[in-house]
Amino acid sequence: MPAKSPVIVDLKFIPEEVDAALEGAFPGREVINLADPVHEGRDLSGIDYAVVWKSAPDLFSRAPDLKIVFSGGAGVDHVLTLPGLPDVPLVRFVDRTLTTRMSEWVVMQCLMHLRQHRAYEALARRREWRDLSQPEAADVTVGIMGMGVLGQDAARKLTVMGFKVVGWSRTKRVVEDIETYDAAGLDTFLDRSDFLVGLLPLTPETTGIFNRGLFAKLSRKGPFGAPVFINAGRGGSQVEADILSCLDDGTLAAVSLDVFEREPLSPESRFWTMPNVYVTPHVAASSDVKALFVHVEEQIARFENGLPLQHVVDKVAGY
Ligand code: NDP
Ligand code: OXD
Repeated sequence: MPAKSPVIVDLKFIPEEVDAALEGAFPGREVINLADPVHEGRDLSGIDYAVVWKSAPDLFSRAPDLKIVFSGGAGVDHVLTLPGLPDVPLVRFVDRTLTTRMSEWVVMQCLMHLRQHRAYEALARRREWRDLSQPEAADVTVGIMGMGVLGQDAARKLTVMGFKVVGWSRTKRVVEDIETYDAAGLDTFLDRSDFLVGLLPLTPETTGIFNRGLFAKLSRKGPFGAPVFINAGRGGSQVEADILSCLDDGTLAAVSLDVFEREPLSPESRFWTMPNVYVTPHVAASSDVKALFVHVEEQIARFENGLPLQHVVDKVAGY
């Protein structure tokens, strides 16, 4: 029986988490963890598989014989932009752990805005006992741009909390109890959205999509008048200068941002200190590394047993 191909692991994650997850992972195979200096300059030719997150640009020239590339996360923009991406399947990470984390983040942000968390924090700092008028979730329509794996789960969980939810995607998605729109229905969708949630992949079509023109079309009929923008898709989809000016002139009431045009966000950014802005450092749904390796093992087993791979990216569409 031929020896099993090694697996290259090249993940810019928390190193201790990768090391812990590697214990017992990929039984019977050598694992080449590129974070380990022992592999510096090693010849990676003849290796079939690589699991990557934000690899160096020379990865594919060092590993020219890959048969499958696995993204360490749900998004693949970091792989599609690497030079020399081979013409082999690119498999992204789809898993309950990641989906659940994202929905937790989205529901949390919607609730923090609904329940005026920042305003109560400010009151508490002043030791001021005062109630603010209290809209309920049913008074708010949350519009989700990107009704894929993550958007659909967030939609269902927001619905459980009582929010009205509408969804928008390139092609119309049928999701029980949720009104959905396709690309042509964008303006109607925006006009209905009091809170807007971005869960889009970064592609040429979605680059800069969250801009002043789009924000101006959002509903102003919600309980806070101006709309709220919440983005955990990719920072390249948002025009940050527009977000700032829309917050300044009241086109937007508040925002929650997990992703940024440039990461890490500069310490100089105004976003850090604005009272109506929540910032998290691209952690809305970090990959559970153990679950990632289980998913990669499953897909390798399918491949080696002649079964079709799952979660294969459409490289032309870019997601
Ligand atoms: P999916 O591929 O399952 O869904 C993508 C959705 O976006 C689909 O509904 C798709 O439409 C829609 N879409 C893509 N391009 C367009 C377009 N041009 N116009 C309208 N709709 C479009 O991806 P996931 O739900 O798994 O993940 C979404 C993104 O979330 C990832 O690509 C990644 O960037 C981001 N992410 C961020 C994380 C974080 O921690 N901040 C963690 C994980 C992911 P259609 O249904 O028609 O195909
Ligand atoms: C992902 C991410 O794409 O964490 O999974 O951003």
